Amino acid sequence: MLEYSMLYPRTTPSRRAIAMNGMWKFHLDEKGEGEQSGWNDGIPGDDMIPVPASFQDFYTDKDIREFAGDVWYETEIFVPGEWEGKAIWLRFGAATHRAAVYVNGMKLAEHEGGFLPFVADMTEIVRYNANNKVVVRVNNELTETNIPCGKTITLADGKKMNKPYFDFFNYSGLQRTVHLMAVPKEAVYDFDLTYKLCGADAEITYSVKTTGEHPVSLTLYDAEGGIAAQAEGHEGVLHVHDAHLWQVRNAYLYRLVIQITDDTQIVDEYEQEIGIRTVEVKDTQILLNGSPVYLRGFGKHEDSDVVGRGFNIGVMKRDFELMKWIGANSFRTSHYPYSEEIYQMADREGFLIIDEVPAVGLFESMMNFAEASTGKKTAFFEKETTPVLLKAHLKAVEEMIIRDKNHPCVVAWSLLNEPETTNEAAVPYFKEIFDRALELDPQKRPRTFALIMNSRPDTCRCYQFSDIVALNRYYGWYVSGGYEIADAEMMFRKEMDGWAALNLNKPFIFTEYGADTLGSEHKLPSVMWSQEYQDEYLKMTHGVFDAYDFVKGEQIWNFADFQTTEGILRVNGNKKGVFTRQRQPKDVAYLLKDRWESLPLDYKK
Ligand code: GCB
Repeated sequence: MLEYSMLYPRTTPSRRAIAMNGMWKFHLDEKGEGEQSGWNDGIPGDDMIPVPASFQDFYTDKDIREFAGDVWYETEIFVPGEWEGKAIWLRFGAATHRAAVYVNGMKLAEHEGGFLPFVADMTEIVRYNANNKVVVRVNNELTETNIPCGKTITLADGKKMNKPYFDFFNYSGLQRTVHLMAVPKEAVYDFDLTYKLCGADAEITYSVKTTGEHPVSLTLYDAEGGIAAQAEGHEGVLHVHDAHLWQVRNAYLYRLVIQITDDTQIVDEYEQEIGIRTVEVKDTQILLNGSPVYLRGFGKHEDSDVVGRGFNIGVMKRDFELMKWIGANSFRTSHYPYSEEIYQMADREGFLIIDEVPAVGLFESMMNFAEASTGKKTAFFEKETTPVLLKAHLKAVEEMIIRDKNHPCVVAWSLLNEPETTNEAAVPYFKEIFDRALELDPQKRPRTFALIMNSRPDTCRCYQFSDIVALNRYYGWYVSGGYEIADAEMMFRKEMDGWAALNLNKPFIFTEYGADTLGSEHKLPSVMWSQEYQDEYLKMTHGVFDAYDFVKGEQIWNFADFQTTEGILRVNGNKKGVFTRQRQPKDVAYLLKDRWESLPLDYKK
């Protein structure tokens, strides 16, 4: 059990939640002196930046953009006197990658992992009817003992630099909303829901965890506000007559209200929108409410101009409009759990989400030979530090599943992206992660991970853990691109024949395929990087997908161009977007729109 509740902050008759968005004081800790110099009582300087946002792209100084180390934030928050008697929490949507929180000078919380929420409980030290000083130290250094993996090096001039083992810019800071919350001391802590469809009716089996002993009651309201079902007790069943199901791109949301009551009054009330739907894998099918679905959509990033990975409500809206326009029905939250508001929107819009934990960069590369000096290559999962990494990974899986389990949009868990799988040492690591996910999810949603190119039918030792086998494939881009594309296709088909021969009787999906393309380039006949080549590449790739019945989904890499570390393989970022970073279509968007609008939802049923 986590030491704090993961429930999204809401104002209800018993609770208060105030978003602390705005300008916060900000200071880089270049010398790593903040802790000793008492910055917990107040940080130096008078610079201010917006929260939520990544700090990197506001400044014109490259040393700030590339900064690796501690950055400090400070703000003041007024806590109303009428909140006395409640628990007072600061709830961080995320702090990337680790943080310490101080209120009125006292350290209240530390959290490791940059993409999931945590709470600092300030009840004991709060000053009511007064301003309280909130200081946060955020550290953005990459390590091999936390996810996502990378390392931090020191340059000859003494400056530190992050070296990600992954292909997105190491944006960091307070990138999601911070809330001030007042919650009754006896409160709803968590709840689980599982669904069963019985003809036209539905049964919702529930269990509610509270922090006290008073009775619990649940009321389910339909979209018109009418009562659809009621139940009493910490555990039980809500019987919904003539249930409206939550369907792909046709969402129906009920409002679940959970109350704790004593003889005279409501002790706590929490509410959340929920959707009635089942999800399962049967043979090679992915079934939603018992009917086959074919996934079409994207691997995405939280990434946009100026605010970086900061949650941007306008960009979120634009992205959903583009996904609807192009005929998508799903996306993967590559490569980390996204801001909670994005799942709320997917719940409303009926998009299916493959929810990914930030386990990316778990791969042997030239950069991370543990025993480089001896010339001996150590596999990624047999390092001395592997147990520490596993612990951080398990914790992220726990936090993600507890945070997201009640969203109807979440239909699968992606537990790693492109890990090393060809060495036997990966097997026990995978087993722990996959077992834990199954144990944590009351709905037992399918689990998956994205297989890198060299995890093939003959080399991968871990595909058996996946309920849905998810492939990231770049035949015609990283392998035999350009005029060699016919060879690429042959290799691609050969690999697919290899999977077919294994007869796994599981659905396969493509969680990545794509070609870097500059929105500025046209060339006839095509060359790699031109829009014409992106079209050609897609036509070849889709032809292969269509030839194999067990392929039950395609999520192209990437929805939009996004920022990466600079280097010779990236032209100011990764350009595999179907849309530019400014969210305008490349030619290939029209090709995809034609295809996706013509594919039936139950394609290859
Ligand atoms: C991958 C990674 C993704 C990269 C992509 C690429 O396989 O999962 O993070 O951005 O390839 O474009 O190379």
